[in-house]
Amino acid sequence: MPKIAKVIAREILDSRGHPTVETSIWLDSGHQGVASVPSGVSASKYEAVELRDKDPQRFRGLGVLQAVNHINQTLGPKLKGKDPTHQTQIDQELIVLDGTPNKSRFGANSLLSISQACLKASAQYYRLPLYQYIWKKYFSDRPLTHLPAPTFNIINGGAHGAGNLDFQEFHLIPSARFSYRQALQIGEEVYQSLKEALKYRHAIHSVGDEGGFAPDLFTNLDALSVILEALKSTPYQLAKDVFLGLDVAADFFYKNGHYEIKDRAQPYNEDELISYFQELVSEFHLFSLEDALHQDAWSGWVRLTETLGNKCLIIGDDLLSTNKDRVKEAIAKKACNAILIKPNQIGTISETIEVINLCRQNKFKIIVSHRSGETNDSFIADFAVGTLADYTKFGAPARGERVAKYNRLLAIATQLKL
Ligand code: 2PG
Ligand code: MG
Repeated sequence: MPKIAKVIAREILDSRGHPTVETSIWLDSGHQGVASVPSGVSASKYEAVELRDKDPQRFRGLGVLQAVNHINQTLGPKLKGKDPTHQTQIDQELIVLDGTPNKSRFGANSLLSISQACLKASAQYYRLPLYQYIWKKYFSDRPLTHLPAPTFNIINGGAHGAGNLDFQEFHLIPSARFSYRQALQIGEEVYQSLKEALKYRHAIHSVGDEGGFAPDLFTNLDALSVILEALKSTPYQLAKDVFLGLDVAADFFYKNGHYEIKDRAQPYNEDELISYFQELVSEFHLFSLEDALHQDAWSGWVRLTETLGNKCLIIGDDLLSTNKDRVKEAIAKKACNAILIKPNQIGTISETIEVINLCRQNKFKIIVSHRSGETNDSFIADFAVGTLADYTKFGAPARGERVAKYNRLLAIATQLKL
């Protein structure tokens, strides 16, 4: 059995130019795994803690040298000699060493970079592509015969865009009847045609954190209308070939018990916002609604799922935070019917797998997601395929760190002849 010989971490930059952690693990067999961790800006308060130095002299306080030092001086040496293929044991050891409920001692960023690098080094040891290793290790009771369907974030608002939209993400979702390759082509063609439509309106067409356009518009509804306009100059038809979705990220505009968005001068109360979503779902054939209410609005989520859950995916992201306890609560309350999976919300691979299993047993749709701050590490693409996710959320079909994931899926599609 292989043993961990050396663990070295360093501070690198992510797609926003903020520091993040990258860890390399070498095995005594000569194999290696390198992994970097992403970072969210619209992070939920229920996520595991991302350790930042808070030293104003470096990177405006966002440095991660403490996390890097924890790996190089404490966690790495403790793991020396351990078998990296025993992922659950490795992760458990990390959790115990950290010893806090939210991983605030060493940071989920240091823990996850080790956990991920172990998985990669193990795949190398077994000479398997990473997605195959994940599938064989955890999910081989079901066949690996399809790739997750992509959801493209083509307009960025909220905390991700420099424009004035309140909703964070406007998604284009090609019908699942298309192959991945076709879906990627559709996503890209609509993206280009959206650029033209925005130019025509003299709306800003620079891009936001996830590569989607970040325009100034009058309302959030206008953004959906511009996408419909863009579709007209493509061969694709709404509700037949493509669907739309939203990551509302409602915590961003939930203030003083109300939701303040530019679609109406008067702030919305919960019932009014749910009614507004009902209108949007029927007018724009919305296929998915993520974080449509704030992260503590349990009773509202239950009502939303009762009202719209048979028409579209009600996705819990901030609400669930890839956290087993929150998922259990959502299952018991029937508060949503789909989950956004982000490994860095919980901090280790094994815990993420546990959440996926729990969700699948309870018939939740699984969407495996990037974060708004990414690197060129395409780990999450292999992870989505290996865990047999239903959908991926990797941003726009543009910008290096997003395209790294889409191109990795292309390579996997070729290998699997899909
Ligand atoms: C989200 C994510 C990813 P962030 O809210 O779904 O798109 O954003 O990584 O900023 O939390
Ligand atoms: Mg979200």
